[in-house]
Amino acid sequence: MNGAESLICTLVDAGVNVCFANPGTTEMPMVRAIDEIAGMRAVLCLFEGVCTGAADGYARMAEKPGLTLLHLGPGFANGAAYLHDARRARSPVINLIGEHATWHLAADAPLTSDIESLARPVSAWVRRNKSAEELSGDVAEAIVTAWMKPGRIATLIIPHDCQLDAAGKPVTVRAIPPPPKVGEDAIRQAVETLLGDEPRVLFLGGYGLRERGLKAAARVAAATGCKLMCETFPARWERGAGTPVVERLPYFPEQALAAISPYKSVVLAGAKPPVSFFGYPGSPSYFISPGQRQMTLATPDDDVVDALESLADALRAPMNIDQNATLQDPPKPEGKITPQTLSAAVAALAPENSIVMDESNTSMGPFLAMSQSAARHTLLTQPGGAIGLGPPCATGAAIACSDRVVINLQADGSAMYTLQALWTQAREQLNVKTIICNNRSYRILGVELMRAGAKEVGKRAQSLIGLTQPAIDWVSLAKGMGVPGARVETAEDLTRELERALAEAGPQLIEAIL
Ligand SMILES: Cc1ncc(C[n+]2csc(CCOP(=O)(O)OP(=O)(O)O)c2C)c(N)n1
Repeated sequence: MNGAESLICTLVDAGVNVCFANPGTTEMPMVRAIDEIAGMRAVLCLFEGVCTGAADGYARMAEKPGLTLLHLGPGFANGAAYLHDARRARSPVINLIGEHATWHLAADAPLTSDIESLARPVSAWVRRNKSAEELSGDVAEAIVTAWMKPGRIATLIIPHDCQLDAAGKPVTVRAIPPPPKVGEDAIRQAVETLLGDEPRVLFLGGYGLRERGLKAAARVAAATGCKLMCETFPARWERGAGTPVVERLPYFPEQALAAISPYKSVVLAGAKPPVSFFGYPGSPSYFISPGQRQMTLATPDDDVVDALESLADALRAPMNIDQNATLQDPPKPEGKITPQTLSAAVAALAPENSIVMDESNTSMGPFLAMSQSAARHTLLTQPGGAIGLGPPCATGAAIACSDRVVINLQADGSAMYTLQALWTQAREQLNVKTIICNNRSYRILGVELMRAGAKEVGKRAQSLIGLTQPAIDWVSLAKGMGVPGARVETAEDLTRELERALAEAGPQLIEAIL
């Protein structure tokens, strides 16, 4: 066995068996190993940002590491933005980066670069492999590091000669250690805080918004009368009829402060203290003010599910809370395509058990409220702010859950960063339905310009915000990538096309003109 083979065997044996790849010459031994060893699904992505964003979406849904195979420093750098998003989502991701042969580095060949310096800001763990014998041990450590809940990014740099040299046996990965449990003190304090008379809120994040965490949170809310609120951009949130009503903290600071300031006490469960996305003059960084009581039940790195269940037990809360039990779909919309009608169409038609990847930015504000009691679904959002995550993340989620439909609510400007994901969706025949919210602009930037005090948008500023001249033709782009598409300009047409797209297998794109 050579180093590359021992590496791939170790990954496959550990259950890490999907690789989002864009390889080059320095990765050829790993490509050969993937070819020769059964059990690794290789998914070609035509831009490294698609590899890394897909690994994130896959990891969120599969609850195991997403794996990427990237080419030297430049290949990795192309994928870094969505590793940034994956880091914010706390997704388990393992990056394998091929490097020049150890003896060739001194020659400073064209693709030579300082890969560690590129990798460190987005990785919790970076290692340069030293020899073929150590390769399976190195990747085993990467697997454990990435996989420990909630998840982190592990990057392994592998010289070409180390991939080729003779290696030992693959390593059996030891059991993944569970995240730390919170102490009894934290549970006791949370009981005291939440049983108070003044308005109080349980602020959820991370695994607190997945099935078990929400069940326990609903028990806590029933026993204490506290409000449930969550972070603005959750990595994964189980929603719809049968899940408890959780209010999402709004994005803009004035609205976020208005939402959270009425609560005298805030108990954090799997979330950091919420902060403003940007620093606006005169507006605070932190949304919880010094006058409010803030207490951490569980940090995002703690075992938040266990903490919530222990809290519910300590409160002697009943086991099953029948919350938000009645399915309520909004009526199918009519008229113009607006954020309201777009949201209503998706909330009404998204089938039971669908996965909704939301990077609609300014186009679907009402969706969360409208889908609160719609058919059960999983919502994925973009926690890191590096736009363009939507199409790759939807791609990875569809690979993780081949029995579920993925609906990608996708702003047009963001989609242009990673439209190559459509090609992977077509090649792999993934069940992703993309709705391009085409407002032909970077609309949020226009909003921010006004918020910054501009009286009007001048010609040069408009040229940096408008996506016209030429207008982007999404149906043609999709067709070129092998994805059937349709353009719609009314809510009735949108509803009809979405029904049709959902009834057909494979990827589909609907370009909705706002
Ligand atoms: C990687 C990256 N580049 C640039 C930005 C800055 N940025 C934030 S929002 C935005 C435009 C978003 O436009 P679109 O996706 O069309 O959504 P809309 O605002 O129109 O709803 C840009 C360029 C960013 N957040 N991330």
